[in-house]
Amino acid sequence: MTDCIFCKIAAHELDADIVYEDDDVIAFEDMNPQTPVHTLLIPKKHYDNLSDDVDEALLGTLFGKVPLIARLKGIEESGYRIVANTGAHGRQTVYHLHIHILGGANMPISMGPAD
Ligand code: DGP
Repeated sequence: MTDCIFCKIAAHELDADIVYEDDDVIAFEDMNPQTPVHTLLIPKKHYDNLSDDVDEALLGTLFGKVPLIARLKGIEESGYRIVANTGAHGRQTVYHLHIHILGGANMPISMGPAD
């Protein structure tokens, strides 16, 4: 998609701190980190989010890369949390499927009440 910022990052048209890249996926640092480690993992192919008829094999590839990214970021042993905000109630702000990989500190036990 031409106006998608994550497509532009995947195409190297927009700068990002890239952690990992292969033919199918790219991982880069979130520009607004919420935790000491906050990396985003995306498929290079554009899907709005998990509810966009995503190819299941690609989903397997994408989620299968999470432990590798955690290892590259040094949080595989200490643990981490993954989040995929999806749609309006999920508070998704960038409509290109992405997984937040969060770590480097204890995550909150509760996410707090919904509003
Ligand atoms: P979400 O709310 O789940 O859609 O999260 C989108 C995340 O993307 C948010 O944590 C900030 C991050 N982000 C938005 N624009 C950019 C960008 O241009 N570069 C990078 N590296 N991260 C971005």
